[in-house]
Amino acid sequence: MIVALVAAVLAVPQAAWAHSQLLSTTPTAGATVTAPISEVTLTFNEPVHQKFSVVVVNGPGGASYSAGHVQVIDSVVHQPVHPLRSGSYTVAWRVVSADGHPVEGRFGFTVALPASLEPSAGPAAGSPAASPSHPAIAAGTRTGARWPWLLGGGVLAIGAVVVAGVAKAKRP
Ligand SMILES: [Cu+2]
Repeated sequence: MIVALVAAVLAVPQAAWAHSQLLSTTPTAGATVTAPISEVTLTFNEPVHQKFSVVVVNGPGGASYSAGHVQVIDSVVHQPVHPLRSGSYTVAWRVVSADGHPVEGRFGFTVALPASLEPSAGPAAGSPAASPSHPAIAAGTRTGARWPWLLGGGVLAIGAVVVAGVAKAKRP
């Protein structure tokens, strides 16, 4: 009976636990951008959590071009960026899925601006390139990992109640 109960508890939430999926980005992966942009966006198949979500945009010279924190509006993650100089960029992202698990990935794009639109300066020289090992990401991992433990605790608690009930019923 306990086995059946545990199986039922485990089976119910499973279907709703698929990770959020990245559907598209701006700029598109591999694209060449020829006009200034003010943000990088990632569109998911469902709303994701803003807390602990990080999008790192690294550009020429290894500098970070991310400006401030991500903003999640519905299913779209917006990462403002400093004016991008012509060159190659890498976007490393990690967001907390609707189900509480972190999902991550990276993609690249190229900026090729006409000289008249080239920003006079990038981020301050020597500004350290941020990396996905940002503390917020580690915290996000812990948040995601907590759910299975909560579920496990819940199952144990239910099991204990059932055992106590059976023991009581058997008492003469
Ligand atoms: Cu998940």
